[in-house]
Amino acid sequence: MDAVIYKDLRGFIKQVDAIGALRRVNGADPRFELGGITEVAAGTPECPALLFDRLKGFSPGIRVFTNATTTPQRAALALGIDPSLSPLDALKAWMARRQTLAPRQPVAVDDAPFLENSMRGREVDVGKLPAPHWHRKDGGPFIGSGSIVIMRDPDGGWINASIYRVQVQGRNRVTIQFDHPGRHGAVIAQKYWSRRKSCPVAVVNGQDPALFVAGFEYLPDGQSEYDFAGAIKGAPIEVIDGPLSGLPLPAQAEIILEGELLPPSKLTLPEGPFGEFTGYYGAAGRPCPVMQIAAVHHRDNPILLGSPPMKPPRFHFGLPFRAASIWSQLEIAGVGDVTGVWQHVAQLMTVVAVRQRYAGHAKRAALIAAANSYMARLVVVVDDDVDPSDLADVMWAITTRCEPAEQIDIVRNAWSSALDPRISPEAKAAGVTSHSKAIIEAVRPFGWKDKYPPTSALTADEARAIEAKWSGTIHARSVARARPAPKRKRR
Ligand SMILES: Cc1cc2nc3c(=O)[nH]c(=O)nc-3n(C[C@H](O)[C@H](O)[C@H](O)COP(=O)(O)O)c2cc1C
Ligand SMILES: [Mn+2]
Repeated sequence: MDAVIYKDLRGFIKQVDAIGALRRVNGADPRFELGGITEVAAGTPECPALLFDRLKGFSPGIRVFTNATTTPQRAALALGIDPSLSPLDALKAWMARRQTLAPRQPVAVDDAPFLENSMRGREVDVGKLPAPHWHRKDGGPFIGSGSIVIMRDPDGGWINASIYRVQVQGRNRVTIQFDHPGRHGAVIAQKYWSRRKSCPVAVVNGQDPALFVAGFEYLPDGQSEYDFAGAIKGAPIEVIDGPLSGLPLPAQAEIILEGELLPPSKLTLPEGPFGEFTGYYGAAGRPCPVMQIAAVHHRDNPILLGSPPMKPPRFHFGLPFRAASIWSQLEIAGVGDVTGVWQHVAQLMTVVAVRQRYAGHAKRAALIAAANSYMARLVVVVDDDVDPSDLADVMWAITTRCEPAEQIDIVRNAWSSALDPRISPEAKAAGVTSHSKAIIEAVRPFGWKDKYPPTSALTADEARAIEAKWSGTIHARSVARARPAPKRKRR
């Protein structure tokens, strides 16, 4: 297994710096500017990670880290996968490893750097920490965009630790937003509320990247994201009991809020709107459960991990982890010869590559992928000579192998969500959260695939061999132009 060598977020930032992918930004305003810089940087081909310091209104040393895992290379680094692999090879390595990961329980430690600074009771003021106002029409500042919400199931005792957004609602209040009542956080909170109790909760901002990846996984009921994160790292997550909540808190985290999620019968507050991962606003402000904060802890010179949703193709993870799940599901269903699965447009389009063995093989793969593609209107299946991670390659296949009158199917009433911008206001008001999906078979028709005109392009292996032999010649000129000639020192 590949090794993960970071211990915490700081260790990961050092690794990102070591591969030349970190930019330091001083003097940004957390109100709109920090989010704007993050969005512009994420739209460049290099998509650097950003460490903001000397934020307007805050002491130097209080930092915000964004675009953490937004490239394939940094997503691989977070998983401990060789960052020099091609994106598709890195996703394949993750898909294979994910299938065999053995959950690893956290270990208790007796000290934690986040206890270096604490505000309790009446001293609590979340305003002392930066909560960026990410996009112009957002309903307010969000301290949690990539934060982990910790809760304990009152029946099974297991710990859920996944990502839900957290909006600042005053000095000692935040709201925690569940997209739907099936989220583990929502299910657990409901159990406390139906017993007329508040739900103990902690919000972790600035955590181990393995926990960030685990917090996005759909894990079964009863399985803790802590155990999954430990499995990713190959080392258990270190936890310490929260002084107020008693919840096991990740000891290496940067910033933690402890408190209670109040029963909605007692209090709700308007939450959002918030720019969503589709690149649109999903809904106007809505009533949302409120966390009453009892304590705020943070490390010296804390680093908040920010992961705002942005207009696609920008996305939180540079490797499409949900495509890895679909790839596994195809294998489990017995669909052989799948050579790759990828998602583009921030998960809104799924592409499957297959080496066709029989009539219907491509459609079989596409239907399974379509069934498991959340919110994706487009599902494309390509032949194995096409790289599903390369959108230009996929479009070439669509325009040269798909006869629309024969090779596009529409599946109706399929899986989407209330965030879908193309569901009409009337349908949304009636509770509709489904849409239709187009399945595009951009493959050589199976019946005459051997008579299909051969392509003129090099095979991937041929291209690699050329690259290995001639890369110096091919790339040298542009590199020489990009760098000014070194000045000679006069003696
Ligand atoms: C950066 C980021 C932000 C997210 N924000 C939310 C959110 O505000 N509400 C929500 O319900 N899910 C959100 N999600 C998705 C959930 O974290 C994800 O579906 C997770 O699997 C839910 O965990 P659970 O099964 O324990 O409920 C977000 C995911 C990411 C990566
Ligand atoms: Mn969960």
